[in-house]
Amino acid sequence: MTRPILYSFRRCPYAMRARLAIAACGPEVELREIVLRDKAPEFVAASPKATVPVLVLPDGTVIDESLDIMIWATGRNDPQGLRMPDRGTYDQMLDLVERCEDEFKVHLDHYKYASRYDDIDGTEERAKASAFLLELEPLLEGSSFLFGERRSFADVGIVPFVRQFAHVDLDWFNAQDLPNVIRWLDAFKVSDVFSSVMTRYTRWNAGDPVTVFPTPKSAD
Ligand SMILES: N[C@@H](CCC(=O)N[C@@H](CS)C(=O)NCC(=O)O)C(=O)O
Repeated sequence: MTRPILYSFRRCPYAMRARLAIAACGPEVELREIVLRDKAPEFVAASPKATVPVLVLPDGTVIDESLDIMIWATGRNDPQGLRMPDRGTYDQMLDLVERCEDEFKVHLDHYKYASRYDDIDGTEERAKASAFLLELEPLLEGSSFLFGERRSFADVGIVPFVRQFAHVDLDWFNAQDLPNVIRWLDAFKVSDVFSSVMTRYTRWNAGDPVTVFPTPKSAD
């Protein structure tokens, strides 16, 4: 059986959301763990922009944007109804996920890596990123997930970035007046879903035995 190949990096939030979507919807892929400072040449050849995640389909099609991988995976099979939330629509979720990347993630990177820039004030950037979280707060009022009581496309697309933001300074984050966002993130961090996509793999090298993702369940 030929499986798609997923080039991934465990700690990357973009790769995390691709793995979350594939874990929920399939298909089984061959996971190849990339080390960003020493990228496998096969990975760079597949997608010269060389950002993880990259999915290579058996017919040679390359999908090298995490959102497109989520759209592809949920579009071919969606057994958990990630695209069909209890509340709201797929288009509303897509819009929020896109804004997370275009707005929140930009400020998050400026906050996290402020020392790399001369003209960036990390505290200001943290406040700008927090404005997005203030928008999530009422969505989570009285509900476990962003669009209702079930995990949806929006949760998958956004929560890895909120985790990255929180972990820049967890004490500061947990002291913010964002009780619903904090509860939602904490629940994600202790979930089986999260641990199932955070397995540690060694760097992939051509010729290594195939690593199947999601990890097949043992027969016992
Ligand atoms: N828009 C891309 C962004 C992916 C991205 O920037 N991934 C980072 C790792 S978190 C990366 O691969 N950076 C390349 C590098 O550090 O060389 C996507 O959604 O897939």
